Amino acid sequence: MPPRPIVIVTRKLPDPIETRMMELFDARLNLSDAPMTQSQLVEAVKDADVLVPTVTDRIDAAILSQAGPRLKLIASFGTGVDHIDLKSARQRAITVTNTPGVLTEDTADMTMALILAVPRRLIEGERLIRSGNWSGWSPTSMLGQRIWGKRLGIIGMGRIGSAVARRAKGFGLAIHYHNRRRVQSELEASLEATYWESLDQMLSRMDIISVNCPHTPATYHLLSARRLKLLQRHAYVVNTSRGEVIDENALTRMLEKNELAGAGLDVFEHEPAVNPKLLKLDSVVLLPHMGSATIEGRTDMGEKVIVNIKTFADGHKPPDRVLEAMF
Ligand code: 8YV
Repeated sequence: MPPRPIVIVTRKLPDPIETRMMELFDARLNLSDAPMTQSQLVEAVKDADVLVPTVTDRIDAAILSQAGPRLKLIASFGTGVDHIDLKSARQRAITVTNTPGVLTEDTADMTMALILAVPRRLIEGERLIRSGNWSGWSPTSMLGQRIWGKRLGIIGMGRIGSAVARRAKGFGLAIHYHNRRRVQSELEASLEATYWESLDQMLSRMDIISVNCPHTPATYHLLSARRLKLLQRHAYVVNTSRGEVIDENALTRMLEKNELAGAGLDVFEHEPAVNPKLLKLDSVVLLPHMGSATIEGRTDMGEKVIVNIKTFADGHKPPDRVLEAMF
């Protein structure tokens, strides 16, 4: 790879990151921030030494089949890599990196915010004030569900899941989790967490479910129609991971029929489309995929991207290499 590689960045990144990229690389920026079309992505993979995509770019087998011989690194801006066909990348000897760790606390904060907002009807209350229809305090108006003492079932006890658990413990929630592997006993002990090998068994006993696992072929529709039916009627579902982990139509149907108490969703199955039936429900809080949207987080993510590119361009293994086996 040349010392000043051609780096094509698909979306507008924070200014300091773009400035540094211009200094270090032959960077081609997207000043308008318009998402690239599939044909623009094809042009990009033909010309670039390094592609810097985000969650909004689908880097699938068809795109990668058109990659030019120069393309050696996909340095994704984000932690999830479900938008990249890792197998095709490996077959073409293209290294893939991501930005783990730096958005953990921000995403956990947003998860906790939803865990609080849905049962305590935060957004509904705010809407009531803005509607001008609030007629004053009453002993029985805007009653929600208490958080303290409830059971939280975390699906995916990785970095973000553990950071959610730490926060939730402080709010008096009992921590339960399902994960591919049981976590270290010290972590389990510090969180006073209960491990459920069987997701089905955990689901039927929880008051709140938080989805914190990545989207992979194995977790697609992990919360299927069948599994959602295992939840108790008074349960809430919060998702700050990926929409694809939940069967969104099945979830919506259950919420419409009050078979679930509510949901807090920061991610959707077909972003940016949102099931229009969800928009009509008071029992849901809907956010536009903003879990990691802090200035600090996005800057840290950009810095990670730069380190990954620079290390690779200098002939070393970049720190955040993504291996297929990890997902
Ligand atoms: C990012 C995310 O903002 O990193 C992730 O996996 O879901 C988001 O928080 C987005 O992916 C950036 O590409």
